[in-house]
Amino acid sequence: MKIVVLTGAGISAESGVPTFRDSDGLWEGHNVEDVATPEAYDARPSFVQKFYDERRAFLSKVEPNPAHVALGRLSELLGSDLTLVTQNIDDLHERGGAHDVVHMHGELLSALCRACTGRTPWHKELSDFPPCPRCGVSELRPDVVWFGEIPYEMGRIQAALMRADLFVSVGTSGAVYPAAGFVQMAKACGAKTLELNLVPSDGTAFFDEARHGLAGELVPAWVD
Ligand code: BJW
Repeated sequence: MKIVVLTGAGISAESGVPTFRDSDGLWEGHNVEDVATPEAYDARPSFVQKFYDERRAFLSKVEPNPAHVALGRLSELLGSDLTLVTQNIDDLHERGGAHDVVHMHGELLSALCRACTGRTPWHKELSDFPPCPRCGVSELRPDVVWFGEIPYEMGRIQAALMRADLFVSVGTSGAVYPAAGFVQMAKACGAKTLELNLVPSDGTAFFDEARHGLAGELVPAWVD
């Protein structure tokens, strides 16, 4: 059986990582839509960099929770029959044991060159705006996908959705496209669809089945 699992911020909530759109999801009073855009970065690079610096520093203080660990077990069991796509930029899936995670919105621990688009691991020692070690032309920015930018690995994700027997969405509000449209694409291609989320997502009506509660309980129960 081929399975695609899509995860969002809700899967990391029980690890202590704030979500974007729940009541505590603001950062210094700003919505993510005000910070996570190329325009915001161009206008106030230090301000946007601080948002990511704080999240990078926080990463070392959080641990994978039972939902990440359960998906790690599933990854081990299914190998390439599981495509695990996350919108999250943390590394909790990897630390929970999952292999070959598709980070469609990028990764906190990576940096992107605006000139040559080369990706470089982010080291603590890097200054705020380090030059690209590959081309030296431009400074590195956070390697994340902001509004108006094209998410990573869309071809691979679309191919996996088209051949999936089951599509499972975990901990995402369904407010942001293209991820919010994956359920309809998978369904149109013949997959069964399941939502695991704290509350009904914006797209809950598109799923064949929805289970509502904590990811840390729902995901292990589904996997096992
Ligand atoms: C729990 C829980 C627990 C809590 N257990 N559950 C108008 C209409 C339609 C689309 C558009 C439009 N105008 C513009 C667009 C496109 C735009 C978009 O969707 N905008 C919307 C605001 C409408 N999208 C884009 O621009 C994207 N690019 C694009 O479309 O390019 C065109 C293209 C696509 C494909 C092919 C070719 C061309 C890019 C989107 C980039 C999003 N970037 C961010 C920031 C990433 C970096 C960072 O992390 O800082 O990604 S924004 C932010 O939202 C982040 C997240 O990944 C993303 C989704 O959030 P998520 O994960 O769903 O979190 P929340 O907080 O919303 O929800 C958490 C859920 O968990 C809640 O439901 C809780 O209840 C639940 N929960 N605790 C289980 N314990």
